[in-house]
Amino acid sequence: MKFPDYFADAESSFDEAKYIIFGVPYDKTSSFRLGASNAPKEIRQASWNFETFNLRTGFDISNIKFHDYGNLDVKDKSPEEMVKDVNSFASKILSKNKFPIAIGGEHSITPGIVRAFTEDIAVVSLDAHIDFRQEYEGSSFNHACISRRIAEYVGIKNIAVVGIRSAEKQEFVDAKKLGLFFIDYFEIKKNGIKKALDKTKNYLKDKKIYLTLDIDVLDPAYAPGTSTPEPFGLKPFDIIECIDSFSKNLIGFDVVEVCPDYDQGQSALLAAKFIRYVIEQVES
Ligand SMILES: [Mn+2]
Repeated sequence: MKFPDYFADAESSFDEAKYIIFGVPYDKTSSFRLGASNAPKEIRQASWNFETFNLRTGFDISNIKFHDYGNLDVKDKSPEEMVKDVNSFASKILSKNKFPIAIGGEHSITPGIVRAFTEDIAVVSLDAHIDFRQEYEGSSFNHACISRRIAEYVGIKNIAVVGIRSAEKQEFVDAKKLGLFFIDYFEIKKNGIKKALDKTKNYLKDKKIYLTLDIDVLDPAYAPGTSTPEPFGLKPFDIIECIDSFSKNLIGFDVVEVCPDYDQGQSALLAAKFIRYVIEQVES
């Protein structure tokens, strides 16, 4: 079945909406599987599966004003040009005091959004990978470098990477040397997600938080449709607890690295659900 090509229940105009969804169908720097550029379309289709009422939050999403702008036209651009375009669109959203929600595309889209914030913010990145390379395959905007690019903008003290279980030796050494805050999956497995989230909150204090969700932070059993799957990961409900934990301070959100060709729609369904849940939780 084919549903409308916008995110379900996003019935408000740009001007009246508080939350602006936009797709960034970009996968030019992907290092393993291509196809994250199909994610915005598939995640929008998946979004039509869900009821408007959320029995956990008691909120009906049809009462919330949010808008789906459609996709940015970046598919064939260089990473640098793409980041520039994402940045200028995100700036437009923020200048109108709205809440950006981006659907990737790969993780290389996130620095463009983060750089659009003019106030002091912190970033929480849920990711299987530390993504702290200085440069990868000739580009500093490759998806393997995004924690580092974000850290350069917000300051190394204002980023937390949670859920990692993969790093190249050099980037791991750099991350430790420069003082990057991260929590690896093995610690989460040992102490539970609640402790990890409390520790992250303690570290970031009461700062405004931009949350970037690389779907590969989940175990590939739950989200197999992703560009660089990494075994041993979080469960879907861990993400809900994370959103709950930061919802009062959230100022923006993205979900990236869904690669719909590699599963039966599970990853797109989760991504759509997380987007809806963020809107409901921030609103409530
Ligand atoms: Mn990743």
